[in-house]
Amino acid sequence: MSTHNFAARPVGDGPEPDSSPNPFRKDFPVLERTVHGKPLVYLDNAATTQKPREVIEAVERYYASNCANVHRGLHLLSAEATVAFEGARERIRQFINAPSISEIVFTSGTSAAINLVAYSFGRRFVREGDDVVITEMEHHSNIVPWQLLCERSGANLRVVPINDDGEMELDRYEQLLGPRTRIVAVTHTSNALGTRNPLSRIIESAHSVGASVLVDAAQAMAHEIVDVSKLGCDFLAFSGHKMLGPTGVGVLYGRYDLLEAMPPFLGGGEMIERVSFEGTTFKAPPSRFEAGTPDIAGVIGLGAAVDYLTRAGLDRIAGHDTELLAYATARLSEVPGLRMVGTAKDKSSILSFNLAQVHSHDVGQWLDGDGVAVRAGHHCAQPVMDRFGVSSTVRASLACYNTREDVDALVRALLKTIEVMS
Ligand code: 7TS
Repeated sequence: MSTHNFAARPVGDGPEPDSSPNPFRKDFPVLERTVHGKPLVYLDNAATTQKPREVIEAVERYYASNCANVHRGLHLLSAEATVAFEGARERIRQFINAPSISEIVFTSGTSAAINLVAYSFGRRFVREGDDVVITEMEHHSNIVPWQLLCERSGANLRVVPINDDGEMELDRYEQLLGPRTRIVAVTHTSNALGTRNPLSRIIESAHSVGASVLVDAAQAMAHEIVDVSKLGCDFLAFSGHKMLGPTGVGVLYGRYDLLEAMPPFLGGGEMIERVSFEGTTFKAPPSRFEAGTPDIAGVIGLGAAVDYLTRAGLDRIAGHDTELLAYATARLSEVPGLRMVGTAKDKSSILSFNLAQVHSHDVGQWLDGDGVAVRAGHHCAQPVMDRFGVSSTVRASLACYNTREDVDALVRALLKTIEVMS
C-alpha cells in the first residue's frame, strides 16, 4: 500500500492519560456512553463501525466552515469544498493502491457500487446465454443486482457452493468457469460467517477464462490492507460506514478501461458533457458515474477515516483482530450449547452462532439489556442461513477498539441469558 504524508495527531497516543491497553478506544466518543445503565460493549461492527472523533470533526468542519457544492462554484467556499472532496478521492486511491483517481467512483455505499457494475457492465458486456458467477456466501447486495441483470439479459446465474465450514468449494468454482463467464462477483470476507476468500486464486482463475472480477470488500476495509493492484481485481466495492467513516458514502474502484467502456448508470447533473434534446454526451469516468450532488460531507469524512486507519496501521489492526478473534473463539467454545456457524480456517473478526436453548432474537435482546450490542437475524445472507439449516444467528463482530474485556462481557451475558431462559 502507498503511504502519504499528513500532519496529524498520532493515533492512540493522544494527550489523555489512558489506562486501557487498547490504544484506539479513547478516539471513539460513543464508547464512553452507557446503555441501559451499563457500559456500552459494541460488538455490531459488521453492521456499522463507530466513528473516531476526527471523522466527526471533519464532517462538522465542512458544515460549519466550507459548506458549498463541489465542482461548480467560482466562490471560495466551493473551491475549498472541492479541494477537500477531491483530496479525499486521492487519499482513497492511495489507500487501496489504485493506479489513477479516475478509477475511484463515489457511490452511496457497497450496494450502490455493485448495482452500478451489474447495470452498466452488464449492459455493455453481458448477453443472453452468458454466465455470471457468485458464491453461496454473498450478502444480498451481491446477489440481487446480479439476479436482476440475469433477468434483463437472459444470462445465467451460477452459484459456487460452500462447505460445512463456510468455505468456498474451489474445485466446483473452477468447474463452473468457462468461455461464457463474463463476471465473477465474490465477497472478500463473509459478513455472516467471517470467511476470508482466497482472492488471488479466484481472480487468477476467472482471468484465465477472460472473465472480470468484482470483489465486495465491505467487511474487509477496516481490518486489513486491500491493495487492488496486488489483487488484480477489476472492481472493488466498499462502504464508508463499515470502515470508521460516515454513512451514506461508498466507493467503486473500477479498472479504467472497463469503466470507460461502460454506459452511465444514473443520469443527471455533473455526469454530462453536453445536453440537448437531440442527444446527450457523457463525461469520462469517474464523473460519468457520479450524477447529482454527491455526499460531500460523507466523502470528506471518509477521507478522514482513511487517514485514521492509515495512521493506526492496518497491519497493527490486523494483528489485534487476529489475536482477539482467537481469544473470542476460545471463550465462546466454553458456552454450553453454543454452535458456531462459520468455522473456516481463514476467518476475519466475525463470530456467528446459535444457542441450543434460546432463540437468537431473544439472545440479542438479553445481551442488549447488559449493554452488549450484537446483531441477531439473517444478516442479509438468507442463502447462508439456508445452507446451515438455520433461520438466523447471533453475530458478534469485532473492531480495532474492542478488547478482551468486551469479549468477557459477551460471554458473561450469554451465560446469564442461558440461566434465565432455560
Ligand atoms: N456486502 C457485504 C459483505 C456486507 O456486509 C454489506 C452490509 C453489504 C455488502 C452492503 O453494504 P451497504 O453499506 O451498501 O449496506 N452488511 C451488513 C451487515 O452485515 N449488517 O448490516 C449491514
